[in-house]
Amino acid sequence: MSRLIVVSNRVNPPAESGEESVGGLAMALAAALREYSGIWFGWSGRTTPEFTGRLAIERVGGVTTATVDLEAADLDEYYNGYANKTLWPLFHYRTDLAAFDRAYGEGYGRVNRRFAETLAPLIEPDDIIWVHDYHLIPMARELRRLGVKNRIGFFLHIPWPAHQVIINLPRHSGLVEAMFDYDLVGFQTAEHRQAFEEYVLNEAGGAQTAPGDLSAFGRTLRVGAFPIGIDAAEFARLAASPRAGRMRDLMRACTVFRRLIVGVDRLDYSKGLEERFLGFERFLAENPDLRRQVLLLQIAPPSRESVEAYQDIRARLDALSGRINGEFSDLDWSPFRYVNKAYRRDELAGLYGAARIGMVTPLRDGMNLVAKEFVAAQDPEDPGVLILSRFAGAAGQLRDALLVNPNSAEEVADALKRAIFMEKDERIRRWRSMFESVSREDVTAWRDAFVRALAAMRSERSAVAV
Ligand code: ADQ
Repeated sequence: MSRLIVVSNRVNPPAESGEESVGGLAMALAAALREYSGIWFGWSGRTTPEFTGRLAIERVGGVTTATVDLEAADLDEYYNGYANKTLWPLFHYRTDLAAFDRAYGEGYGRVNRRFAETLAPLIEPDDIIWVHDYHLIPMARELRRLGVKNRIGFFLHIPWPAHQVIINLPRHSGLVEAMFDYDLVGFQTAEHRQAFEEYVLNEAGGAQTAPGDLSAFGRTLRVGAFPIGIDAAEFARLAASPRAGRMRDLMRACTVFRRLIVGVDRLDYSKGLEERFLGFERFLAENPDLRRQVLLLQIAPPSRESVEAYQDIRARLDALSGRINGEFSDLDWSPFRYVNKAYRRDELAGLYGAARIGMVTPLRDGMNLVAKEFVAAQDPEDPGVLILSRFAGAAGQLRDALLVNPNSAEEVADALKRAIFMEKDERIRRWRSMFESVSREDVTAWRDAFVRALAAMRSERSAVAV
């Protein structure tokens, strides 16, 4: 059987099974690596004054990891620069925040080259290689340059934007051309896949040679939609744990006679927090009789704090949350709690379970796993209501959520009111259909679908090599 090599910017296998702070994605990839006796390769998270290319190989929780340090300029130009100041905002339709700087592009190319040079000696002829996310789009090109002929797949966790958006990127054609060095490219949704196809057909003069096969730049590539899921069974187990139970009790005790509305997001401008707060403010203004019946608890741990746009959004959210509480609080009560802290996964499961309403309203999101976690943690006898942005990839599967345009404070306020008054029968009906999808299309189904599709391919390149 082929070995699997997973490549991602950060490498985070669970130290031991059952660790409650590791995400479902890390768990699923670690499980696949154990099954295929593979290697997880990426950045160590450390910087050194100069790049050494020295590999640190470790065994963590039954998984072999191979990590390499980067130098400080790499971190600035590749990670904070091209990945998080150029591609992230642009791919989330924030052209206003996207920074275009030649040095970022050079740093991005350099780090991908360094990663490829460090990884290449570890690759054996039959290995299959699975590269993750926007940090590493040119990895296959760099590996091919070094003569690697293995099957290489790529999965994009964030949206692929519409044609008119992607063409804002200087040298966009080079980036797309580099994707044709993969054998298989996976997107979260059919919409993202179609946007990519449209670029290839209309901008790159490519053609569709068979369903799912695109040819351009003298090469052929298979593309597909592989919507990522959560480990639903594991999440249900977490929701039934003693810690989750304590969290549910705690939250119920602080919301007696009130309905808990919960939001859990990384503090990121793509998550629509400002718009959510404004929607909630409008709800409070329009419904004086319901004010005392709700508490919005928003959990948002800071992320990417060295990037200016993240400092700005944090300051705006601080001001807005203060304004809402200042305007609507009373001596004995306030409608809004805003917490900048991360919580363990079992605690989050308890929190979701205590909530009557989950608000997941990103402006754009590749998928959004919080929406699925919220569904997985509900009590089947008395489930809460999910309010979900129609611009999250998850909206393609969770059709029974209350779908909203997150930019419309009016729609968000109306959805809150509807969720508050929703009868139990309707809540159960909607939840059942969502739970069925979350359980069936889970993280293992996602991983297996991608790995099988890649393993079944005979790379054009390996065919040449034989
Ligand atoms: P993210 O943008 O990070 O992921 P998301 O899918 O919501 O977004 O995943 C966030 C994860 O972090 C969830 O598992 C959530 O539980 C956890 N988390 C969030 N806030 C937390 C808190 N306060 N404490 C602890 N944990 C917290 C990117 C893409 C998404 C895509 C995923 C996976 O942007 O669209 O769904 O990758 O492909």
